Amino acid sequence: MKKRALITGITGQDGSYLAEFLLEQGYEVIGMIRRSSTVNFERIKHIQDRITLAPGDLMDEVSLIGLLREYRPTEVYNLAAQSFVQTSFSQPVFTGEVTGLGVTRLLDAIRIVDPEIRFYQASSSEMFGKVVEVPQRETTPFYPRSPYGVAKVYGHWITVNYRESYNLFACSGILFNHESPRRGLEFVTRKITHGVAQIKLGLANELRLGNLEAQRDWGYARDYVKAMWLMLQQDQPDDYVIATGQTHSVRRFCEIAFGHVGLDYRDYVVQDERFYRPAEVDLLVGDASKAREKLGWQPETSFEELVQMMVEADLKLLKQEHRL
Ligand code: NAP
Ligand code: G4F
Repeated sequence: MKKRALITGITGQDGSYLAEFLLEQGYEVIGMIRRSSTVNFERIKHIQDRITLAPGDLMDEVSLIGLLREYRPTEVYNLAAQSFVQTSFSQPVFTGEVTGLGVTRLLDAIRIVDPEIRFYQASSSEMFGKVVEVPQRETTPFYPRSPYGVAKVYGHWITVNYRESYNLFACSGILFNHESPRRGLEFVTRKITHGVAQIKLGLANELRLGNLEAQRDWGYARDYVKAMWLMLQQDQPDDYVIATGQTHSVRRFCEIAFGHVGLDYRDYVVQDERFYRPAEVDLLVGDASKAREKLGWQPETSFEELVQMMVEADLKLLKQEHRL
């Protein structure tokens, strides 16, 4: 029988890659979308005729119960969230509602409709925050540094709790930063590659950023969605760190991205107080040994390849948009 997966957050970066991957595996894919006044299917328009889009919202439990009753998925991937750390400082309660409590609403809906459903929760390396161990692994204690990180810690533990309390097949993937040409423009990697392309094409003359010394373990989103699926194919539910094991500063990202088009970032990057955070996560680097050993997962794209791919994609995009 054809497997059926429900993806929340299908219009987001990861949702679009996961939908593609599951279609390749022969799944029937249902994507939950929330109501908006304008269509935002940019990332999924190329697969729209092969997936089913159904309305629902993590803020509304009845909508979740209705979706599960109507489509009876065998796997649910919860990728929906208010996912931007900076916004979580200005909208902490909203972030807690969606990114934190939203997980409980979905888990309860599963418990009510069909406790046999396999569940994936999109947990985050942001939970490690002010890190107490380097590199970070599944056993590293959490020390979140933003309302987003706090909400993700709640989402993580409620997933563990429902697994232990109700015997749900619920997994939490602790994913380190992963990027792609489909990354939202507000996140630093895409902001840089889009900015580089604008400058190279004469559409801008500076790029305003915040803290250049922050270090992140950046991987490629397409590689990471496979790990989500692998977690739900195991005999037992568990939690896994997904990371490359390498870390780089925002400054280094700039150096490579500008360097790729023959520019020196020091001539264009301006540091701007507006992009600093009330509390920063200085260093993230993950140890994905457990995923490598138990899931057979490993990243396939290098940091340099990722940066160059994103710069090239933004150059292409802007040339089309501006008919250059
Ligand atoms: P993203 O591009 O920001 O996508 C977020 C998705 O959530 C969008 O489809 C959005 O819908 C949807 N959404 C937001 N609020 C919702 C609500 N109330 N009800 C239903 N849907 C809602 O995020 P991403 O980068 O793909 O990340 C996917 C997940 O992984 C998120 O949970 C994120 O926190 C987590 N994560 C990401 C990373 C990373 O580096 N990318 C690392 C660790 C964990 P709209 O399009 O309508 O806004
Ligand atoms: O790209 P960022 O906004 O990503 P951040 O905060 O690491 O969060 C992302 O990764 C998490 C996994 O660890 C996810 F859970 C989360 O959903 C999201 O996908 O910022 C990265 C770093 C930060 O240290 C920030 O202070 O870049 C620094 N930065 C410097 N200048 C900037 C800027 N970040 C942004 N967004 N914009 C800047 O101008």
